[in-house]
Amino acid sequence: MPEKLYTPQTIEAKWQKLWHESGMDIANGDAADTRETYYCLEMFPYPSGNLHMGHVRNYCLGDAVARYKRMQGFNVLHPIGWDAFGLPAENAAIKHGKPPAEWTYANIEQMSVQLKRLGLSYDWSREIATCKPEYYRWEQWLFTKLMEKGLAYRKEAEVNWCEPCHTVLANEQVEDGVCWRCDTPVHKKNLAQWFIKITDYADELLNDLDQLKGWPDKVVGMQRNWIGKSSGAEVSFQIEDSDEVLDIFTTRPDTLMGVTYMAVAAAHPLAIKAAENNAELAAFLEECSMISTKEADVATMEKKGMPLGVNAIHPVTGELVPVWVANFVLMSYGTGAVMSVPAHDERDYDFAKKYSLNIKQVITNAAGDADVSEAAFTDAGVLINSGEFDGLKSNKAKKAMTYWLNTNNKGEERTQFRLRDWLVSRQRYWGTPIPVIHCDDCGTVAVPEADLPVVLPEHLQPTGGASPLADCEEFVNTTCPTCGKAAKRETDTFDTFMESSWYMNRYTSVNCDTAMLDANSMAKWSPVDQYIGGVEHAVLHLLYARFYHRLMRDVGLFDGEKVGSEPFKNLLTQGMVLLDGTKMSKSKGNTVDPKDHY
Ligand code: HQ5
Ligand code: ZN
Repeated sequence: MPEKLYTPQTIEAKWQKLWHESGMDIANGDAADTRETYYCLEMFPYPSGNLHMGHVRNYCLGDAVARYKRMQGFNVLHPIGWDAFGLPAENAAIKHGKPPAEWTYANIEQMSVQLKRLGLSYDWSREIATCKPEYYRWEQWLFTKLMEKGLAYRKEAEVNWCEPCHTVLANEQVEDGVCWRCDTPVHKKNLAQWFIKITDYADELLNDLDQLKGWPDKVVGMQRNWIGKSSGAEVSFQIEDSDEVLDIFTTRPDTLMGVTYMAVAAAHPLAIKAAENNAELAAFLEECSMISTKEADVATMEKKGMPLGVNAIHPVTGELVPVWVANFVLMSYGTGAVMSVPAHDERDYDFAKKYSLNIKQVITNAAGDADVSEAAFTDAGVLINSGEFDGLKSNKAKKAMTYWLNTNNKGEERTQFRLRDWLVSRQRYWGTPIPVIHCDDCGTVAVPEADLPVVLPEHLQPTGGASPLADCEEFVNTTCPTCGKAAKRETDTFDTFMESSWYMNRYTSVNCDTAMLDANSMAKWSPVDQYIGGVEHAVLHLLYARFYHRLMRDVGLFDGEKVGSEPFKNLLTQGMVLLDGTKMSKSKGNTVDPKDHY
């Protein structure tokens, strides 16, 4: 047997001590240090219990980059922290019967020890835990600024509701349409929710993707699709014998003459009205309210519908087309209504065949022999059966049709985004309290800066039902900042993607307790030169972080000219570490601990 050359127990301990004493891991924030800076960051972990090989892979990549850059003479920032709020802590708290704070802080302890044993060269003096008031107070502060600017607003939106548990469920708490706790079917219910207007930044977030030369093309493409800009026309269909107008958006105004029916969402006012004296229809709407509205599910589920017994008037021909309710039309998307052109759209085709609705071909190919007797013809082509528009190619026809609609006051050119405003409120306990007070007289009032942070009580015990925060009187009862009368605090908390959207900027300014960021520190370190993390965050986290960076720029926290508008210059996305084909994670119970392999 050859002698074992690498004995981590002795070698690691020796060198880790020396590294620590030399202070080589500490980033120098002084202006006097004129070395070129390098900011290396890995996606910070959820403190879920144990560090496992999924983390190890991610963090070793970052460590190699950070050490390499130090050796090249850069002043390197390589920080670490904890994405500490969220549902897993609540679930663990229910299971173990102790508050999520206790579980979270114990895990942070444990995982810090593990990270240190691996010898990863982090600047521990900049450690962040997002569940601490000194961190989330600034998130609350920014939110009140966004309220002032009209970029944060409250609106009714659909949630998953379990009646027996009397609680809102996160999507991951709904399993096959039933509640994870009590197995009762979950209903859709409208509830007032908080949103941030990411749609105001949709164009900028889309256009600036071109700047991201250091990002994988695949991730850039995924963001582009997610934002989903499409151009087309908005068209108004008058409802027969009524003042009501059905506005729809279409990317194919060239197919307008092929509309044979309209389809609206189950939650559309026209459908609800039609169901008032139609029990069968009402039952169908109820059925629709119980199904998932996730786009992926909607795409694959069985398409179903019912006629409303109402007609729309075709804006060009004046012909009557029946209005249907269909389970695949979502109220949250566009106007909650679509025009249906079965000859040239697959989904409309299947639906028309199923319910024996008319199919009218209005586009053909160059040879003039495209056939729709077996399937929809979805390509662009040449117009037929379209009156004065016959003979135009699709591209020209789109313009001509839009022009006609515009001059006849029946529609106009429009762009639409797939991107929706960011729903940031969660009806959960273990999160950042939304800094708002509800007053009977003054309405919804932002907590003034001087009264921040709104501190989350850490001793509460979730039971799996309604949030214990809502029952915590010393938290809920307060006074109105405007009129001084008794008032109630908002008990919803933020989506945890809020905390992870700006932690990379906070690392530059961890000791700043007078502002969210220190502008000079931001200018020194930001943007992150190399960001490393799992590809599962290609869309939401990375898009929200790009958005948040711009929000911070636009409230004047840093100089956009100096820092730039993008938080991450280069991105490396690793695949996730799997075990037997499943993501390695605490919640899946398949983690491999690095210490077992010493
Ligand atoms: C991996 C695995 C498991 C994890 N706190 C968030 C998070 O994902 C990150 C925020 C910036 C939103 C990788 C994962 C991520 C890092 C931390 N990982 N294989 N936390 N089986 O603890 O590669 O992709 O789940 O980059 O470890 O993961 S985390
Ligand atoms: Zn008041």
